[in-house]
Amino acid sequence: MNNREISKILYEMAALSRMEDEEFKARAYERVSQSIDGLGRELEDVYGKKGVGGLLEIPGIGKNIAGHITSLIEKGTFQEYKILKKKIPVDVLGLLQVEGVGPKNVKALWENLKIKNLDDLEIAAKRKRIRELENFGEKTEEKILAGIEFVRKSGGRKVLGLILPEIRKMEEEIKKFPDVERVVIAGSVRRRRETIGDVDILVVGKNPKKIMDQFIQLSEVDHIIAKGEKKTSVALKIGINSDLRVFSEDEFGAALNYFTGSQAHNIRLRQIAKEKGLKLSEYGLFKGKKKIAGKTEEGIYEKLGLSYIEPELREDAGEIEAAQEGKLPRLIGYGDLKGDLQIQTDWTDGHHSIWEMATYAMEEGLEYIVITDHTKDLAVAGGSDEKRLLEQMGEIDKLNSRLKKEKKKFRILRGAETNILKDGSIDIDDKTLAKLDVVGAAIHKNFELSRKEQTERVIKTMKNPHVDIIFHLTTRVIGKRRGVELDMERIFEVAKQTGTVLEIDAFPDRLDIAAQYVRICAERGIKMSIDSDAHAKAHIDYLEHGIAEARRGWAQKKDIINAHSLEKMLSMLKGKKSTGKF
Ligand code: DGT
Ligand code: CA
Ligand code: CA
Ligand code: ZN
Repeated sequence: MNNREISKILYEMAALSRMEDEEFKARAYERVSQSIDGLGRELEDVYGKKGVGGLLEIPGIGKNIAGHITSLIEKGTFQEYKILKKKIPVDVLGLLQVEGVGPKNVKALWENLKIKNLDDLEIAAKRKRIRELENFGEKTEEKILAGIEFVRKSGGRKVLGLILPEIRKMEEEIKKFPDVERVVIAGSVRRRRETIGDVDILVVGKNPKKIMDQFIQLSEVDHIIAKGEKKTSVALKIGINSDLRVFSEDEFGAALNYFTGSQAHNIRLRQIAKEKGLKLSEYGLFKGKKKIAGKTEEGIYEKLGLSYIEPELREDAGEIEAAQEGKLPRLIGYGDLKGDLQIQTDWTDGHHSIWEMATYAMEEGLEYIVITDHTKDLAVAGGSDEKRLLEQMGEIDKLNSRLKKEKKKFRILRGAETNILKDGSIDIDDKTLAKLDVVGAAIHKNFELSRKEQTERVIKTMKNPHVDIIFHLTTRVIGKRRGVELDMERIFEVAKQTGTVLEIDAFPDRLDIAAQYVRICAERGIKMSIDSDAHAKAHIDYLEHGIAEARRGWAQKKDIINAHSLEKMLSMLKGKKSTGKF
């Protein structure tokens, strides 16, 4: 059982515990589930090498949970889980996907209406049975129906960032097949879409039959759908399909171009080829019978009179015209970030200490991070009040002295993820805000306000001279929560006016603001940041998903404040903070 599977069961345990009114237990399961998700090494390996002792060394894993994990690794389940599942035998995680359905509701729905899964829930809602229940009502029923529709629409697709590690692992394994010369994951994965429908693998290799035989035996494969010499399709254990296709070296560029898509982009390219009296297919670019390009993608674009188009832009969203005119932006690169402006620690709901987060960020090549623990209005996360923030600032100052003494260039900045209250004010007093190096503000409550109220709320926050960055502006969660209603035109206007930075939250199922908004910000000179929103060390790796989203939004280095040195970044904030002390 891999970390993802273990993490998922423990997450389910959190929900089951909450149904049993075991709030304390629920929080513990939630925490450990999250930290396993971001661990960076497989628990199975840890256990294999060092036994239970190895598990106990991992922060957040106590004796109890270590026992459960051992049992999960050895038997695929554990006693407490089995008992609860027997008592409440429902698809908890499936039902919780629906906005407006929490653990307590799941229990009530099961006990009163025997609702086990999404289908049951939909039928009951349509028959108006849910409104009859205590604590539900007509409005909730309507919300549940809308929620189900939303889940179904995104159904079957997976959030790319959450499964990319597994896809890459598979890629590495295929690379090791003796007959394989090259492997590229194409399709929506290469275009870095937020969610993907399947995994398209392209291979250059000598012995297709043997490659296919090895492919179907990968441990990630659940079952075979169709096996052939050119193409083999399998269902993966992560709940998504994968196609593997084998090509020869001299046609690989054309194949890569075709199978990277998007379909809309491909159609335009073929049209352009046709207008030039050429023919483009997945085997090459042809003039009559003669192949004039196909070995590389660059060659194909060149022969079509286009500059090279990065995969993230290939959506027929203006990139073809820009490439014809030589006006494509020079996108921010995957190695371009110098800092991370949203990091949670064990001072609130994060799992690692300030120093641990800093050390990890340093190892990853960053030059600075901002510590942004939650503040007091978010009581569930143990948010800091003014006193505790001041205490934390003192701690950060000490750690910076230590860094200086050790002659490290790395710096830790004093920040916070404050809460935007219902009326747009901030839950921390101005005096304390003024002491912070970087102030982030975010919506964590009152999601349901009308578009007008919500917009005015955020605008008031952006006009607050202390607030530098709006974190995850829309609060969407991909496949789960649509996010708040905002008049984005007004938001952009005021962001520009006030110099407020809009964050691209890189957490894989957030990616908020999304690419279509990034593009508008980039066009209008509204500054953005790309932040991991890390709650554990390994989450800092999520930055790449934020960069991908920024690239899909045509963003350049100049648009992203933390693609710059600490000095420069600070000078781009609206308060224009003094940088002398660093
Ligand atoms: P997905 O899998 O839904 O996340 O999205 P894609 O873009 O990976 O789509 P997929 O897997 O169906 O096909 C991979 C690429 O192959 C696609 O981006 C473009 C190309 N392709 C597939 N079918 C067609 C087609 O009928 N016409 C054209 N022009 N290209 C196609
Ligand atoms: Ca695909
Ligand atoms: Ca496909
Ligand atoms: Zn948090």
